[in-house]
Amino acid sequence: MQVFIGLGSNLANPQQQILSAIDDISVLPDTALRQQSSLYSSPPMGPQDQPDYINAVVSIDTGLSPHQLLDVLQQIEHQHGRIRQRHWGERTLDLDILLFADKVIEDERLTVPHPGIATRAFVVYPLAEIAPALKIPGLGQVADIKAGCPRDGLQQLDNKQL
Ligand code: ROI
Repeated sequence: MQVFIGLGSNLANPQQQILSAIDDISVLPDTALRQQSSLYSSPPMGPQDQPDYINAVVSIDTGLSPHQLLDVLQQIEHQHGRIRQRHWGERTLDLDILLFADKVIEDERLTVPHPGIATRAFVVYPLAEIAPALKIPGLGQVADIKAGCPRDGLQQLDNKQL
């Protein structure tokens, strides 16, 4: 199944957090990394007295179920020292399942498509970089969503400088 994952970090060397999380994702069981966006910097959504974020989106092909994938992504978050802080506050690593093939899931652990998928510039722009033609259940084509989504200070980083 084709799955899109959003990555975000604004603590403890965010660029390294994101790059090493992508490595961790690429070696998950029964899973292959397919595409990876550039890294982006974005001003915080939520409390403004926290550092800017580094964001990216990757796609994988996985045989894991949605909840198996959620479990292993949460393990990766914990390995990166994620601790529970204030609501919408700073974090070392956030991994969100944005889309899981064409599944629509709503239970106590998982909402897919991710509720922020069409409104958060730091998700929409990296997603549009790797999958402009993708259709999101109920929301339309990614390129069209991007056309109606303000950049909100999002900047694409020149990854050669990393
Ligand atoms: N803001 C930005 N810019 N990027 C994120 O990944 C992000 N993640 C979050 C909250 C705290 C909502 N704000 C964010 O979880």
